[in-house]
Amino acid sequence: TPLIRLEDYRPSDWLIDTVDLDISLAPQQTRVRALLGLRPNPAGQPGAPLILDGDELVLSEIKLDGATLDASAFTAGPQSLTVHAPPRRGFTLTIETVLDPSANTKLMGLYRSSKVYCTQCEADGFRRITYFLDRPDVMSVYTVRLEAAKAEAPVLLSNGNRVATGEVSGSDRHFAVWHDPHPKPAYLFALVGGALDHVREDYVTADGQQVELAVYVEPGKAGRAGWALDSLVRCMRWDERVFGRNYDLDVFNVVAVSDFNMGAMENKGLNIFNDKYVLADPQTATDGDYASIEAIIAHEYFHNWTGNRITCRDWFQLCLKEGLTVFRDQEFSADERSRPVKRIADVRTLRATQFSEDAGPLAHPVRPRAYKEINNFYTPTVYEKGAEVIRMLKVLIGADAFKRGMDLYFERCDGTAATIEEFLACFAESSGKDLSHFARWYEQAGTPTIVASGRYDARAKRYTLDLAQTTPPTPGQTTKQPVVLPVALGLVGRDGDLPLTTGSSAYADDGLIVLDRPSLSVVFSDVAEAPIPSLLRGFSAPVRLELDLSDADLLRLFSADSDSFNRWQALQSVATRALVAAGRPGTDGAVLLAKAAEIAGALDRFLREQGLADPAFAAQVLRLPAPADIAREIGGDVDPDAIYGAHRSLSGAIGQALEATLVGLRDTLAKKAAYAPDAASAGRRALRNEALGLIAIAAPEAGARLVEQQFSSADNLTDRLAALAAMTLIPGDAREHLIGRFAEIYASEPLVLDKWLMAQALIAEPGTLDRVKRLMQNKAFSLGNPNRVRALIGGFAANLTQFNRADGAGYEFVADMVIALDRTNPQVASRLLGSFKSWKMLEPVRKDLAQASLALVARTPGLSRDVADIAERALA
Ligand code: B3K
Ligand code: ZN
Repeated sequence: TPLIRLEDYRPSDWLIDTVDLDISLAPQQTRVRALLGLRPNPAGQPGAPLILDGDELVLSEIKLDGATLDASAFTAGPQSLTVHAPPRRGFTLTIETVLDPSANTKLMGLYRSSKVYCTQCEADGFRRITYFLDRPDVMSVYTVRLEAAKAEAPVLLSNGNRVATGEVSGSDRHFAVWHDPHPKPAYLFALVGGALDHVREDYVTADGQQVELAVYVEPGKAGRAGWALDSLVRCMRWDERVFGRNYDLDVFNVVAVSDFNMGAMENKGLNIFNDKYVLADPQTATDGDYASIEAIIAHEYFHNWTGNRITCRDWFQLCLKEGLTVFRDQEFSADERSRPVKRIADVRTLRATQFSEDAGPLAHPVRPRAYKEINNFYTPTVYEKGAEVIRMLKVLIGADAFKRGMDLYFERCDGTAATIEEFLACFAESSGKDLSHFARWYEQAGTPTIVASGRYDARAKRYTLDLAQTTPPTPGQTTKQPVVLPVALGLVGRDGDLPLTTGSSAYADDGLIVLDRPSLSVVFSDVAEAPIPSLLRGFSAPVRLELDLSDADLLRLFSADSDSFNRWQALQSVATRALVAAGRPGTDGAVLLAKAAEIAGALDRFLREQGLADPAFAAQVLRLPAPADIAREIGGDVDPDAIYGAHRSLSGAIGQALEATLVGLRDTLAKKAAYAPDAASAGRRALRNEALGLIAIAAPEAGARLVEQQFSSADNLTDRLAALAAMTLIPGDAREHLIGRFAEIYASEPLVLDKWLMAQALIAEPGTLDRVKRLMQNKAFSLGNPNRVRALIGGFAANLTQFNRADGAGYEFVADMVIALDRTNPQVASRLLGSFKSWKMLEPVRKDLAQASLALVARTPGLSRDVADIAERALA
C-alpha cells in the first residue's frame, strides 16, 4: 500500500460544484444515480484525465452531458473510474451504481443497522456509494432524492432542508428530496431511511432563524431521547454566547443507530450517532453516560462551524477540526458542570490514552506527515493532544486575543477547506505574536518532560526556579527540538499564594512562565518565606513533570494550593511515587504501608472537612492513579502483576484506615432524593461509589453487604452498576449471583448489558479469559456489533493484568479476535489491535509473547489495510 505524504499534496485537477443524487433504497439492491457537475480546477493540471475514487463499486451506467460514453472513453473498476480525455470545460457526468447495503459489514458507506438504512462517509466512505473525487477539498452543493418502500422506511432524511416529499404513484414507495445549500465535502454526506420515532423542539437562533430540532431513535425509545435533545439546545445556546456561532439550516436532525464504528458523525444537518451516545433514562444510563451524551452531542454540533463550514484541506489537517472541536466540547462541559472536575477527568483520559500512545510505537505528531490508512489516525493524539494545543495557545496569547483570532478564523476561512497554517495565522494576527515556534506542537510527536527544581535563599529572600525540557525520541523522529511550554504557576506559602515578582525577568509576574528553550531559570525576588512551587496549574501543558518536592510538601499542596487541579495532582503524585517504587518486583511492602497511612491521614482530614462541600471533586481525589498509569510511569521492564499487587495493597490499606469515615460519608450522602442527572447529584453518587470500591477492597465482607444493600435499593443504573463493579473485586458465589441478577434485570437492554460484559472482562483474575470466552457464547454478545465487541473484547484488552497474562494467552486471544473481525469490519479490528500499543515497555517474557502475537497478525494473508498498517507500525 502506498504511503500518502503531506508534502505531496496537490489541488484536485477537477472540481465538482453540484451533486444530484437519486437513491432508490432496497435492502439488497440499492440503486444510486449521481449527476455530477464538473469543471476543471484553475489550480489543477489542464487537460488531466478525470480519476474518480471508488471502493468495491459496481458501475451500471455512465453518461457524459447526457450521452452514453463509449467504452473506450473510460475505465471502470471497483476501486476507480477514469474518464481518459474529458472535455476541457464544464460538463456533467451521470453515474449509476448498484449497492447491497445488507451485505455491508464494514459499516462504511451505505449500510443497514437493525433495518435502518444509514451512512458513514468519513473519512472515505462516500466512494463506496458512488464514484467521486472523495477528498475534503472538493466541495459541492448536494440535492438528494431518496426513495423507499413506505412500510420499510417511512422516515427519509438527508443533509440540509427538506424541499419535497411525495408518493411514487402506482407503488408502495414514497420519496423525499433534500437540498443542502452549503457546499460540503463528500465525507459530510449522509442519509437515513427507516421506521423511527422522534422527539422534536422548535428553536430560534440568536440571529432570529427558526430551526426545527429532532432526535430520531428506534421505535419505542423516544422516552430516552429527551436528554440528547436538551443537551442540543444547551450547546446551541452556548455556541451562540461563547463563540458567536449561529446555526444555519431550517432543520437539525440527530439519528441514533445501534451499529456504528465510533461515537458519532457530524454530517451537515444530519448527525448520526451510536445509540450509546443518545439514549438515556435513569434506569438504562449512568451519570457517566449522561455526561458523555451531553459532550458528544455538543461535539458533533460544534463541528457545524469547526469542521463543516470550515473543513480540512486534506486529512493531514484532521486536528484542525478535531482538536479544536474537542477543545470546544470540553469548554462547554466545563461551563455546564464543574470546571476543575472536568479538567481532572480530561487529564486522566489524556494520560491514559494519549500519553500511552505517545510513549509507544504508534506515536505520531498531532499533524501526521504520512499515512497509509487515514482511519487509523482518528487518535487520542489528533483529538485530545490536538485540544491541548489549542488550550495552550489560548493561555499563551490570552483570552481576548484568542477570541479575536477565532472570530477572524470564522470570517476568513468560512466556506473553505483550510490548513493549520491558515488557522495559526489568524492568532498570530490577533495577538501580534510570532507563532512559528509554537507550531512545532503540530509537527513533533512525544510527550515532553519538564524537570523542575527550586532553591530558596532566605537571606536574600530570593527563590530560583530551574526548568528544563526534553522530549524522548519517537518513531521516525530521533532528535527533538524544544517546544513552547506555558507553565502556569504559583508559589505557595504558609497562608496561600505569595506575590510573584521577577524584576529583571520578563516572565512570571502574571503566574505564567513560557519555557521555550531547553532550560530556563527564573528568579523571584521579595519572597518572604520558603515557598512550595505549584507548577502547571490547571495542567497548562500536556507534559510529564519531574519535580523534586518531598511528599510532605506535596501533601501541603494537597491541602493548601489555590489551584484545584494541583491539589488533586499533589495527592496523585504522592500515590504515584509510592506505587512506582512498590511496582518494581522485589520491593519492600512495609514502605508502601507506611505511605498508605500517610495518604490515608491526609484523605481522612480532607473528607471530613471538605468531602461534602464538593463531592465530585472529592471523588476524583479518592480515586488513585490506575495501575496502567503506574506502568506508563515506570516505562520499561514492566511487570503488570507487581503493579496491580501494589495498587491493591495501597488501596486496601487506605480503605482500611478510612473505613469508618467512608461508611459515615456514604450514609450522609445517601439522603434520599429522586434521581436527577445533574452534575451536583452525580457528584454525590460518584463519591459514594468511589467509597464503596475502596471498602470492597479493604473489607470484603462489609463491602459485600453494602453492595447488596445498594444494589437492591438503587433507583438508577449508576448505583446498580457501581455495586456490580465493586462486587467484581470480591471473588466468590455472591459475586456470581449478583452478575446473574444484573443480567436478568437488564435482559432486554443491550447497552446496559455492554456494561455488564465489560465489568466482567475487567476482573483482574486468571479466570477472566475463560469467562470472556464463555460470554462470547452469551446471547447478549455478537461479533457483528461494534458496541458488543468493544465492551467484551475491548474491555478484556484493557485489562492490564489479564491481557498481559504471563503465559501470553491474553495476547493470543485478542490477536485471534483481530484476525476474525478483520474479515467483516476492519476498522473495529484495527482499533482492537491498537491495544498492543504499549507492548514495548513490558518485561522481556511478556514482551516476546506480545510481539509473537502481533507478528502472527502481521503475517495473516489478506489483511485489511487498516489492520496491516497498525501491525506493521506496532512491530517497527
Ligand atoms: N468525525 C467523526 C469521526 C470519523 C471517524 C472516521 N474513521 C466523529 C467526530 O470526531 O466527531
Ligand atoms: Zn470530531
